[in-house]
Amino acid sequence: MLTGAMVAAAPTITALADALLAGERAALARAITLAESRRADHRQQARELIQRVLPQTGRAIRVGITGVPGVGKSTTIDALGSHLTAKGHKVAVLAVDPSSTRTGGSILGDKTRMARLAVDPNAYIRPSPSSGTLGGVAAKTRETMLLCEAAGFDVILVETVGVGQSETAVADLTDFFLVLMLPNAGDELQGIKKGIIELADMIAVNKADGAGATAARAAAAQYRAALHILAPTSALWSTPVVTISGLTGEGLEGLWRHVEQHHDRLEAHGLITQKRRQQDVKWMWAMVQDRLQARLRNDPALKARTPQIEREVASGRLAATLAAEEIAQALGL
Ligand SMILES: Nc1nc2c(ncn2[C@@H]2O[C@H](COP(=O)(O)OP(=O)(O)O)[C@@H](O)[C@H]2O)c(=O)[nH]1
Ligand SMILES: [Mg+2]
Repeated sequence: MLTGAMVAAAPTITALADALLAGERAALARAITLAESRRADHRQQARELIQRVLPQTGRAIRVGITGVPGVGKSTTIDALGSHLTAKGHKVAVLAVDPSSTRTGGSILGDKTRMARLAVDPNAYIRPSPSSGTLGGVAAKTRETMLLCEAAGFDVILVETVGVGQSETAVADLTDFFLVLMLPNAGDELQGIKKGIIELADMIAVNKADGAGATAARAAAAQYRAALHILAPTSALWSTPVVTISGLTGEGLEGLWRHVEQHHDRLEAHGLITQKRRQQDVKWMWAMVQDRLQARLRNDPALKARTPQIEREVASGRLAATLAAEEIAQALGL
């Protein structure tokens, strides 16, 4: 049955791949829908498609953008993205928002904050896939990113909310990780996470306009001092701290120069490719793990049995090793 489906699908996938590589938006939307689908045959088709267009991927600069809600991510992406399309780039905006599973909404749900990009023929905005685990959501976003690259997009901006694991996932998808901060650094500095400093390739203090400009500059100075103490030293790159205004667009040109400079420097040492290959290996295992877990959740016999196994382990009646062995055997491991 699977073989039959594959044979039947083959010409369609070839046509879809051609349309995608020609940059047709309808083809891109259809390809992404396949990749995000829960249906096994759709996902199989998406995998075939991605394998087919893989040589045409990887030419974009991939930038992750994070920051607390309200910091101005969407506003900044709208201004930065418009600036880049005006310079001739094709910009795809994606999101990783695991909370959208629970809330049904998405950080990109409200396109009003990206009013310019939403109608820009050289931009493509795709909200976060809204189902599954963080690993699943991020893996789908990664496939979407590759499809966008195949369709000719040369800048990929991936927005995520400033919460825990999703930032790490987005850093693992991208070449450059941008952290947006608010001007009121006093509070934030106290809570600044070592993890974020390690992930950040640049910190941009947003809302450096009007009455906020002075505070933003002061905050930037404090972040510079904090980075000096906390940041890992690298011969190739030291994390810049800039002030920007997503609202007025001020500082965005300079911000993008840093992104390009980072890309050029890493590229010159073959490090972009190396970084991406390491990410690919990590993704491979993440996806294997996700599928194992899906098996665990969906296998009817195991689903019926695991709560009991868990209770037996929790009450000390069953040894953890033995319980693990039983589950592994049921999975055919
Ligand atoms: N003054 C000022 N306000 C901004 C700036 N960027 C965003 N805002 C405002 O901050 C609020 C949150 O912006 P939004 O882009 O939705 O933040 P997000 O939640 O991080 O995506 C909105 O009211 C924006 O108009 C900026 O550079 N300057
Ligand atoms: Mg937003």
